[in-house]
Amino acid sequence: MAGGGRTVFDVFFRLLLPAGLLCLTGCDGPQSTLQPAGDAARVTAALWWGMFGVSVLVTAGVTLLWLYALRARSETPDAAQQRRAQRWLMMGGGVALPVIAIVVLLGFGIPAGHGMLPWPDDERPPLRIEVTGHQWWWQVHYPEAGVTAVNQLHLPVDRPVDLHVRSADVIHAFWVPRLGGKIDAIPGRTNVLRLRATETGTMRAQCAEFCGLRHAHMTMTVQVLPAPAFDQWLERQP
Ligand SMILES: [Cu+2]
Repeated sequence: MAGGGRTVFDVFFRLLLPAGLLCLTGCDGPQSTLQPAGDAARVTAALWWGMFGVSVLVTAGVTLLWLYALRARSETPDAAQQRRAQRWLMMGGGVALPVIAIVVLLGFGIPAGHGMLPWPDDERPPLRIEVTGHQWWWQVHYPEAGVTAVNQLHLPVDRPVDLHVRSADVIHAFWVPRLGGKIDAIPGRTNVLRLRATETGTMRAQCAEFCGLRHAHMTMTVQVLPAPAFDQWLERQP
């Protein structure tokens, strides 16, 4: 056991910990779900942190049980003790744990998903933007202003926006990680995603459904502007 324990700690400190710290450097930037800049993304990030916390607890618990199981024992449990342990593991790990995990996850996940649906909004009608996926570029159309842009999405800050997402060829998926969840762009169908950016700045959108050879390059610059600057930008477009 002493040798096994040392190997486990060696692997952790020499390999897993440095690799984990290296991966953390990728948690920032214009395409990071962990740097939310909108309502929906903030809820999604909170949900992710909650799930991460639970996964850390589960990993720690399983590791402790594993180390406990590795311990050499002088006596073997009798048949009745073995049955009790099996029943406890089946009911606890096989029934109670998954039920609790699913209920908690749905309790947070369903309201988060509802926040991204285009519910009627009495306060101020959302701005309508039509986004069409092509192999391998994005067309962005502002119907009220009659403006069309390519691979550029301009949004006003603090205003709900309804993105009517379509595809001109194959299935794509529209995703601005710093603003909210993904939505599929499906030929012959329009899916609507409601987002509200709460911070100005430049971020990145990425097609999130494999759509052919240049799928990885199907990106878009997203510029969130203060309302007056957004109106000026619209007026400047031909
Ligand atoms: Cu794609």
